[in-house]
Amino acid sequence: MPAEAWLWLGMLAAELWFGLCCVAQSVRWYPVRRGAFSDRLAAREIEMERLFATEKFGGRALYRLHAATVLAGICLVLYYRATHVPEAGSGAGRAAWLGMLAAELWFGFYWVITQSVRWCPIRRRTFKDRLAARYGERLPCVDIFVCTADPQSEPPSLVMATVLSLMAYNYPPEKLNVYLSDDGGSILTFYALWETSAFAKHWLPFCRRYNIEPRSPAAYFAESDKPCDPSSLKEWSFVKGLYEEMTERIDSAVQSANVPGEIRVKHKGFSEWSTVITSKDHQPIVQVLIDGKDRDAVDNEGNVLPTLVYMAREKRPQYHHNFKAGAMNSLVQSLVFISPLPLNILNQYIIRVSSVISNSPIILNVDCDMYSNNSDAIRDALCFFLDEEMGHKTAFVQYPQNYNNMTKNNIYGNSFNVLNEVELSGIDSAGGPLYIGTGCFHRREVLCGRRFTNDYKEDWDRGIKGKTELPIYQTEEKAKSLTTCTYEHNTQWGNEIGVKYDCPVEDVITGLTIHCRGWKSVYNNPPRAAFIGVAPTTLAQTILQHKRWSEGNFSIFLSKFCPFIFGKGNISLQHQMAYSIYGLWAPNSLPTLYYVIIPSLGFLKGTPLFPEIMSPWIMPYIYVTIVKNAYSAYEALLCGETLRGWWNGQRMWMIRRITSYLYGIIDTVRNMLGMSKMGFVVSPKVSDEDESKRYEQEIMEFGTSSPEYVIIATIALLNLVCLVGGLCQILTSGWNMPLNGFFLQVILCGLLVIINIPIYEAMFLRKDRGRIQFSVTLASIGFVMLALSVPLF
Ligand SMILES: *[C@@H]1O[C@H](CO)[C@@H](O)[C@H](O)[C@H]1NC(C)=O
Ligand SMILES: CC(=O)N[C@H]1CO[C@H](CO)[C@@H](O)[C@@H]1O
Repeated sequence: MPAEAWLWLGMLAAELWFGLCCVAQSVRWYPVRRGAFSDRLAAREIEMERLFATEKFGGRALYRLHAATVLAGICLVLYYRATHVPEAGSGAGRAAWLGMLAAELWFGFYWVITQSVRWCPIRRRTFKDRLAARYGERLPCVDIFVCTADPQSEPPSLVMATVLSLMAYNYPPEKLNVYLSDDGGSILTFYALWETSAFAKHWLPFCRRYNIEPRSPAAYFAESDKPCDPSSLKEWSFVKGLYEEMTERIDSAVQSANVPGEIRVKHKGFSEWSTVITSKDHQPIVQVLIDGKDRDAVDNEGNVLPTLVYMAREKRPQYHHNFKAGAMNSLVQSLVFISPLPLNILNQYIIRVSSVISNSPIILNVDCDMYSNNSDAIRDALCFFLDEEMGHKTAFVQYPQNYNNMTKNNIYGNSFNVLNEVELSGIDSAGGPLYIGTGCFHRREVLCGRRFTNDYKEDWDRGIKGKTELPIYQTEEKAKSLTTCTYEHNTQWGNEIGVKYDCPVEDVITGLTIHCRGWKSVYNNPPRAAFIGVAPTTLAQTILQHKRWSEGNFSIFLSKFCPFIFGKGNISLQHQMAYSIYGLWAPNSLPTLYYVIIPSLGFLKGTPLFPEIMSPWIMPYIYVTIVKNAYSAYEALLCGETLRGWWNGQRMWMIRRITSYLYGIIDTVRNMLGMSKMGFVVSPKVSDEDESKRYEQEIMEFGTSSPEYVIIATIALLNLVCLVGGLCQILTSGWNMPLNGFFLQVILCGLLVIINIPIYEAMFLRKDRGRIQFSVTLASIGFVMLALSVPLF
């Protein structure tokens, strides 16, 4: 390359830097103006005595300006691609070029879709003091649903900590009803809940007296080894002792898979398991462990306790197929190992059972591993439902998913900071966030299929009047009759009513149909997380979780519920686009795969696929790449990630696209063609000590020899070979080969090599058990040789 070119490059870099500096200037300049505006907005709302305030994110004008320039850049890139297609005679170079055009068209289109959530994100703030002033304790009843599926993969002691944190909400206990739905129908879970009902009599008054947070005993006692209030030490130690003993009893019962006979006689509910039953074949079981109506059900200070109900819906092998699509059932079985989220998150059975027992107008649904970190979350949510102006339009209030076991630099990109802080806030302004299956307050009427009408008036007293109608025994019997296998035959349950069946992400599709019936939803992301769960801690779990999400969302997109078709006329275009961001996750895999393979191969084989360095057309490429990535880094930093975390996120972004999303797209297509379900082998997840240690040190975990690792290793190796091979060719040819035409290909290939460094380490350097297995390395070498030998160009 001539010296002139290097000088030119240097100038380019310097000028880019100056350009960026200008952007920084304008950022400093802007917030001054927006501060004044949001004050005015808040002041106006305070005047109106709303129960919540809505604030727009600042800096939107600047954002839109930036988006407009990026859009112009994308258009120039596409124009260049379309007008510079190589001559027909030039062989495969032409096909590769057209492929690049297709990939860039897709990326451009997808980028436009993602703008829908960044256009005007909003933030909500609640005023609980106004709620208290206006309503006092005249608050609606709330039903809380917790779903668990399997005592082996979801340890009952963990589930019970969640249940206790929910029972201990700062809310009138006579208005709280907690339901545990056990899809495993296991006596171990019932036993654990029975123990919990006794421990709650000590735990709830303790929480109230010292106003402790968080109210999950597991999280609370893990936080420190002494109470913050020294005067409570005696009681603290007593309660801690009780809790530890209880956990020990539960854990040992689970370990021996048996509940001792002397305990079984202590509650009539154990008799349900007197005959041999299995998790797939048992009668309906409904047991009210604490009856809030019962004057004797009080804690050790004489206060009423929340109602606590155990239920397991009937399961019979012969109803396997028609009642909850057989495919989904088997999916539940297999995925439960990996994902902390059970699939059948909010099943209709609980809705029906709770309607005969408590029938509260508000339903909160949480995953069994998501404890409450904020005892005021119910009051927060009610600020939205009871608001005079917006309340009657609000179908559900969604909280974000937060995790307590994230590492500092977010090695598997699981913290969802950007999704929680920006994307969901953006969807909120477009009509309301998606229902994401956990941490969500619903209006019962809406879940039961009601359409939005302007004159709709909620009966907030319902559930209170209904009490003390039937004796508890009869209530249980009636509830059981609602959970039989055949109850749903010839009804609209799972279709028009309740949570939809036949979809791996039934929560998203349920939320979409609610929005299409005219309702709005609200996203509430308070500074102190309301619900905290456990994130996947290995690469395999992460890949599998994203496979399920991308597959589910993509199959919604291809079904009659496609946001652009089903939502047309019912929800705004912006809202349709926002839903499509997730619906179109899976198709991203193909252009990404193309982009990480073909340009690198082209470099090795001497096929230029980007404009020459001296060509003015290189500018839009460089501009779009730099600005887009700089913005995404800035966004991540703003949402509380580290720079390293952002970089790791980019790696995971690529890995997810070339594995999870690819699998997602393949499985969706196979399902649509009616071919047999792909056997996605799930490695049973027993997180051993070694693994946890590596997770804490942020070392990627491979270990097994799954096909997805072969894909990852092959792509990494291929780029390394192409980079080294291509550069060698240039050196040995004495710079005769014009690097000019390959500048961007070298950069792209080089970036891919840099981002894959942990993969090379795992293949060649590491010695621990989490390294990439030799068989995977071998297979990837084979695939690389195959790719190099195919005469593509
Ligand atoms: C959970 O609540 C505690 C207070 O009990 C708070 O310090 C912590 O920041 C919260 N966790 C998150 C993730 O917000
Ligand atoms: C880093 C960290 O906090 N890891 C924890 C994640 O959650 C699992 C399960 O609760 C713990 O075992 C880890 O220690």
